Amino acid sequence: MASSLTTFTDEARIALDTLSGRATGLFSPSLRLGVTGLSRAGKTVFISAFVHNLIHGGRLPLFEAQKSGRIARAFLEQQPDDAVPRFQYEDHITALVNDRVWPDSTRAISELRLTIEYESASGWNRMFSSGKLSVDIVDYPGEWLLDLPLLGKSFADFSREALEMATLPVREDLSRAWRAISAEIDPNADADEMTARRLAESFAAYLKACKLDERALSTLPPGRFLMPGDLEGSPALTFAPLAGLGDRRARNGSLHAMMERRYEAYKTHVVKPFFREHITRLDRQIVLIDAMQALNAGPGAMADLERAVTEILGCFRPGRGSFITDLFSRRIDRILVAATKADHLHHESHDRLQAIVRRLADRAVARANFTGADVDVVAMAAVRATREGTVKQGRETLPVIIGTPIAGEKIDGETFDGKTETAIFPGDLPENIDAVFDLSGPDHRQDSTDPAIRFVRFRPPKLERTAEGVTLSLPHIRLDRALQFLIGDHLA
Ligand SMILES: Nc1nc2c(ncn2[C@@H]2O[C@H](COP(=O)(O)OP(=O)(O)OP(=O)(O)O)[C@@H](O)[C@H]2O)c(=O)[nH]1
Ligand SMILES: [Mg+2]
Repeated sequence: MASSLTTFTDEARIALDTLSGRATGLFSPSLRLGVTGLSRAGKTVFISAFVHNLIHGGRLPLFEAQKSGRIARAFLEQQPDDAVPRFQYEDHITALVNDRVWPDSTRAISELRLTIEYESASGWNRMFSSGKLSVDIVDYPGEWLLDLPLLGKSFADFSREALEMATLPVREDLSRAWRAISAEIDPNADADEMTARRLAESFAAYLKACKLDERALSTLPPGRFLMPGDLEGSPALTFAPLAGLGDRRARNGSLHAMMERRYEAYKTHVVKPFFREHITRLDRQIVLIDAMQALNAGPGAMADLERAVTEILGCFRPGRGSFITDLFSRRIDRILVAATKADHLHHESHDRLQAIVRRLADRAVARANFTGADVDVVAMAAVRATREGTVKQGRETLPVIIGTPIAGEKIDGETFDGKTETAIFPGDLPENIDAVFDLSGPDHRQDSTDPAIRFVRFRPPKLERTAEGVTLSLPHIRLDRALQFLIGDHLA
């Protein structure tokens, strides 16, 4: 009874939200664009480059409205949601353009409204459309999205699955400390705050260790344990799975009961509101992935990335009767899976990277049994930090990329100072993309002497200035293709 009641009120709330959404939609058409991806995937850089290129009239030949000169002006406006932090566009641009450093990591949700004034391509549309589109860009951690499956799981299910995952060979050593603490604890003992905290902290430490660079393992829920936002230290985040629960019901006052209640609180107060207030209102979605890091780490990391993308797509799948379907007030009709940071490769490899992402997305779509939205892929660099060139080595001419490696980056024993431009031969992606997914192939996480691609982090590019001293927009690779897919049709 209790659960059907919540569902009912949820639905009523959504129905109201949808109505008011439609009503405001009449006055100024708006499009809500979700930008997500696991941490460090490139969300902040993507949004900054997206907005900067539109405001400053960047070179966007594949973005039709811009190319044909129909965009009169793009500018920032106040965002519609007062309770959501604003995406700090100006700070990020200052970092990128003036300081030539990458923006700081952002650990929560944020929003920005970009309004575009344009002229419709067709006379008919010119008559009836306002010639104005507001794009509400919502940046949120992919980790939070991966919490959705928890809504259908009891605390006992969650505990059992977490322990199963923790004992897999790839995670077994990382989870040892937490499992040791967990094994000593009797779930039926009286609830005790210090025990709860000790368990939650060691569990969170294990989840964080999985994310470290050399492992590059995909994320396990609860997402807020990795990205707490403003909830750090709250009871809803101070729980952990318990071992050996079986089918036993929790005794009142026991640790088991306490953990179960907090787990349910996490679902009610964290997961559900996040989906209701943010995800269900999206029209379009871009999922950024760090394919370069996964490729570098080997097929095991690629498989992990594929699993994360499958789970993320699963969250947008409209299906009958699921909690999420009942909640959706709008329908996401386009999803773009984008591998950013392609500027680490010579352009000869860009198509290969895109083919790899295509394969990954196709498999994820099939595994998630996903229908209902167009899914496209792109290999791009939201901000292009390198130029291309060639270097003669004996008789051979090698394609290289040229950029300023970040201070402290190393390659072949050389450490860079952050000031010197350097030409690097990045290596090629394999022609046969099966090799990238072949789990019997070399795992570079174990064998780190032989990475697939030579990977150094570069500083953001130095921007050209015109004779009048105006800085031009940020250079990119195929950002225009992403824009065309995500918003182009709304500017037709
Ligand atoms: N060369 C290059 N590097 C990029 C690009 N986009 C992102 N990066 C690198 O990836 C890092 C992470 O990018 P962010 O945009 O901060 O990623 P995020 O997804 O917002 O990360 P969190 O806020 O920590 O979740 C940056 O600091 C850059 O080093 C790109 O287009 N080109
Ligand atoms: Mg960010």
